[in-house]
Parts: sequence; C-alpha cells; structure tokens
Amino acid sequence: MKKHLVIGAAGQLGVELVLAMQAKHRPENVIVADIRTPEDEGVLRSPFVHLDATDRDAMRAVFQSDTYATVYHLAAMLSAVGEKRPLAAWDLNMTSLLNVLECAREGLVERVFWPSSIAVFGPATPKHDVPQDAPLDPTTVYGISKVAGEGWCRYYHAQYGVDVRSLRYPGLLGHRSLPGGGTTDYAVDIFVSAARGETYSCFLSEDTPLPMMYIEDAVRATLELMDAPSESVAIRTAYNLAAMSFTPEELADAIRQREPDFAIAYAPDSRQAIADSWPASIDDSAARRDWGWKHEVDVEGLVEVMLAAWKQRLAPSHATKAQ
Ligand code: AKB
Repeated sequence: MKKHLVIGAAGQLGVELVLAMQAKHRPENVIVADIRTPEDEGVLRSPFVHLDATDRDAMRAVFQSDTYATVYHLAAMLSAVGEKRPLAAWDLNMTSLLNVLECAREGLVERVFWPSSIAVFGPATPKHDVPQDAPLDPTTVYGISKVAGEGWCRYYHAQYGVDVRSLRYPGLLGHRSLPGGGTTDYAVDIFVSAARGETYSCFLSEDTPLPMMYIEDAVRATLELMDAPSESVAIRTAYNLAAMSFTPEELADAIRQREPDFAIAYAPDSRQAIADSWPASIDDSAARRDWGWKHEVDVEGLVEVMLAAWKQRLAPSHATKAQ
C-alpha cells in the first residue's frame, strides 16, 4: 500500500488534513511529519516523523523510507510573523518547497500538493472578484515566497513533469487548533473570545473585508484537486479558491445573532497594512470549471459550527488543550 505524507502536520491546516486523510486512507497509511510533535491525539494515530523541512537529506531519507503516492507540504511561516523575520521566512518557505520538488523530480513521490495564498495579491490587484490571472504584487515576504513558489511549481511541472498542484487559500477558520502568525487569524480568535464570553480586541479595523473559508471546505478542495485527473489540472501555478468574504464587524454581527451580548473592540496594529494590501473577494471560476470546486459553508453555517465547537472545546473537561 502506497503511503501519503503530510509535512507540517502539527499546524492549523495540517491537523484537519491529516484527520480527513486518515478517514480516507486509514491512519497507518498517512505519515505525519513536523518539526514539533502534533498535540492532537487523532493526528498521532498515524506514524509521526520529526522533520526539519529545510534539511534536504533528512527529507530525502523520509521519502526513501517508504513508497509515497502523495505529499502535502504545508510547513511555512505565515504573513504576519514573516514580516518580523523576513529572511527566516524566505528560507523556510522556499528551501522546504525546493526540497520537496527535488524529491519529486527524483521520483520519490508521485504527486505533490503545496499551498499558495491570497497573499500573492497586492495593491495593483483589483479589490473585488480578483481574476485567476490578476497581477501578483505582494507586499509581504510571505506573499513574495508564495509568488516565487507558484513559479517553481510550474517550472518543475513543465521541465521535469512533476505532478504538483496548488491552491491560493483565503483565511481558514477551524476549531481543532489555533492558526499561528497570519493576518486572517482574528477570524478564529474572535470565536474563542465569543465562546468564553469575553470581549474580543480585534487587530484589524471593523471595515476590513477579507476572503475566508471554513477549514473543512479547504480540506475538501485540497483532496478534490489532488484526486482530479492530471488533464483537468490546467493551472500549474495555483488556483484561486473562494467561499465567502466579510469584515470583522460583519462577523461580529453574525456572532451576535447567536450571542447577543458579544462585544468587540478595535485596536488595529501592523497587520492592518497587510490586510489592506489583500483583495476583498476572489473569482475562483477556473477551479469550479476545471475540477468542479464548490464551497459548502457560508457565513451563517460557519458561525453556527465554530461557536458550538469552540464552546465544547473550552468547556472545563477540554479547556487545558485549547490554550
Ligand atoms: C495569513 O493570514 O497569512 C494566511 C493566509 C491568508 O495565507 N492565513
């Protein structure tokens, strides 16, 4: 039985992707790798490998230890934290991607997934319904690394026939772990405060619209793209991907429909400039056309599931794991 490798399995998306892949392929066929041990007990039903993804020899050794059908390479430094450590962000994001692509070029894995982001866009991009081929002019190191990474993916596909696929994720909202170091993280943090009955202090202004997605939709998009026949995957940089867009105030209003006493205050910080450089909404018609993408969860469904899940998670019997 060929195996499936998830690098960056301890992160926000990694946890959710591993759980979905375990259900699809069985835990023993999903190998989870990260520089830190995942905290989620479900993730640890799969074999765990400690891996620094910038170490090419260590990565090659992991690939050589088994026969791999797919790799999902999720390890990265996100937009906000990347601005604090620009060279470290570049090194992690680029070196690790090139290590994976080199292993794929050597035939050590059949198919590669690597995430891009709406961070590839910038001030010259249209604000609304950004088309697939919009200008890419990122202002963050994270965004620059995503534009470069998209170019490398297309290069390895064109030059070496590497079957690499990618999505430009919007902000992702889930409840199994907290995101870390991103600009869209407020949209998860707000639910933690609402579930605790606390006032949320938002680091973006109330009228900042950003594209967002429930993480289970993002996982499904990822698996559907990876399952699509090669000839359907016409775009080998990264596909635009969308579900919904909202501002912090719109999200707070939606939360108040269920939690009337929920309070929010605004204290924009350096992340505001990053958010201002990103689009408000995305046109993902190429993904819908090429491999049948369709989101399922809208704002109302999102608020319902996120509030219920975070409340359960923060209930006394679970609270220590949610810190
Ligand atoms: C971030 O905010 O940096 C990420 C992203 C949009 O890629 N969530």
